Amino acid sequence: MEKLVIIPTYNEKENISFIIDAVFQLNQQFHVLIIDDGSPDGTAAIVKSLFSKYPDQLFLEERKGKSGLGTAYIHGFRWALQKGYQFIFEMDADFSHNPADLQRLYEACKNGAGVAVGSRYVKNGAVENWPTNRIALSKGASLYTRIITWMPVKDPTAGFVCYRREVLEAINLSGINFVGYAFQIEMKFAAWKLGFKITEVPITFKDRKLGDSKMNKGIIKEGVLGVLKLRWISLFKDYHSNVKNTYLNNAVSVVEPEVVLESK
Ligand SMILES: Nc1nc2c(ncn2[C@@H]2O[C@H](COP(=O)(O)OP(=O)(O)O)[C@@H](O)[C@H]2O)c(=O)[nH]1
Ligand SMILES: [Mg+2]
Repeated sequence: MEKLVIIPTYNEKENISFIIDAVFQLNQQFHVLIIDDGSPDGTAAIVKSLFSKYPDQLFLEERKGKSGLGTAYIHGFRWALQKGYQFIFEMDADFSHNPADLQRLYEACKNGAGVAVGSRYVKNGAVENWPTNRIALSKGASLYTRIITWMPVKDPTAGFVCYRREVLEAINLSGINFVGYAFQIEMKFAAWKLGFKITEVPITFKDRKLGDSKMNKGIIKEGVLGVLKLRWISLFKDYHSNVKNTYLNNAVSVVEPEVVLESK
């Protein structure tokens, strides 16, 4: 029970079997957990059809409706802690993140990082084939986050991450507020505030070739307001004690979110 890659999915039938195969072809003893939000396109059925090919290595958690990337990961984190995994990864299903880079994130954590971030905006990091408006949005979000929070992370919205178990145990996962991409910022912010070392590992991020992006205006709005809220709370309230997990309650069973987001 060393390394678990969590992949959230919503309508990823074009990618799902290929991304699962790609992780197992690394032959690095990664396990894979898919968190599917009732994808109407049958993503979960494809995952189930691969169970016999990858027994005791491939797992699926199904939620009823689209409830956001953040709560999908929180669900996965609790599952991973309960099963005893030591290194817990976040990765997209759409090949924007190259599975071959998982090992580099792992090594960064092995070498002392609490959190290893696959980063587009450090030296030797890159973005390929993304439309200019998406690059502008992503870079703008990074700059905005750094100006407001002063967090020393160049790619705060990155979704290709390895967490050491101790980091997820230390964070009160019930206190993580966001459902969309602001979730990525808040997880790093929480880890940083709790004093863990965050290392950025350069990666090349590629736009998806198959399927559709789930980015929408609600996610952007949550990001803009969410970063301000984080800063506000950390200035005037005790964010540290808010986010610190004092009850070791992260491994208990999952409370499902009530909110269901529109798919587009
Ligand atoms: N379970 C779950 N997965 C989601 C949700 N929204 C997005 N995803 C998955 O999160 C990953 C990133 O989403 P994507 O649409 O590629 O976002 P983009 O790369 O920012 O355009 C993909 O694997 C999606 O299938 C959601 O609400 N629930
Ligand atoms: Mg994507």
